[in-house]
Amino acid sequence: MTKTALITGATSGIGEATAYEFAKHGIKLILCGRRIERLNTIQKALERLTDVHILNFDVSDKAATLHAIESLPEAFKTIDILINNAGNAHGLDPINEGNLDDWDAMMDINVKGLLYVSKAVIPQMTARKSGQIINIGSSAGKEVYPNGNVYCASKHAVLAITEGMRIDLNKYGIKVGAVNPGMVETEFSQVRYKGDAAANQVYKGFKALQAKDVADVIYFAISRPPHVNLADILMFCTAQASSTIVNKNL
Ligand code: NDP
Ligand code: 8X3
Repeated sequence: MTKTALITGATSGIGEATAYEFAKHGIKLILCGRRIERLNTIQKALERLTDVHILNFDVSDKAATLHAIESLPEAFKTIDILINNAGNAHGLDPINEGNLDDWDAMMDINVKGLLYVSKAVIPQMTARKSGQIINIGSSAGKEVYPNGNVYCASKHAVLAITEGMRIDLNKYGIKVGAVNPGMVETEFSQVRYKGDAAANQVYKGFKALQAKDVADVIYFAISRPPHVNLADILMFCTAQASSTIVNKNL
């Protein structure tokens, strides 16, 4: 039977690439994001491959998130796969110089937003005793790097939440796992550096992961047989060994 996936942060980068990958395999899509014009464009592009519904909301707005998911039309109400991907880093400052608005944004979006979306989707999965949730963590959820402080904390939280979900939802037969990439060339650094030219230097001199590389792994994880759950995947480009070690001579 055709499965339905809800992908947050589907307007760019990893989420958008995952939408394309899933559409290629005929998975019905609920695509979420704040930038409505991008959602419209992606919907138009993918509708020749699969059924697509778009939801335009900010995951850090609790009421808007719960309302958007409650208001799904009948044909999209049953969500088999949840990809909690929406998120970003905001700023890259030492902790003593950190910006409170950046800290709020990272905790509100990366952590609380993921929880709000999950809260709206999980009850139907427990009722059906089936479903799969993939949270997009980060290598920053496994180690802390200079000036990464609060972003790293938000991604460590994503990994703790993933583990907690897997434990608590185990009795319902729901698969839960995390995909944790290192550096991926998306709009991520544009957001982190707030449009500053520094963003253009981040992926210079080596071949970073591309959004499609991560989407391939996400599709692999959701296409395993029913008895197989990929619990925790850490992936880097070949040039990257850890958050701070990148070989620019490859
Ligand atoms: P992008 O900036 O390209 O994509 C971020 C996505 O998140 C966009 O679709 C954006 O949509 C959405 N988003 C951001 N804030 C909100 C919000 N408040 N409400 C709803 N949607 C939101 O970056 P990536 O594709 O790289 O990032 C995707 C995920 O991957 C993030 O969780 C990030 O932390 C993680 N990651 C990224 C890495 C990288 O190096 N790029 C490495 C490891 C993990 P819109 O603006 O339309 O709302
Ligand atoms: C993003 C990984 O190291 O570019 O989650 O901040 S990093």
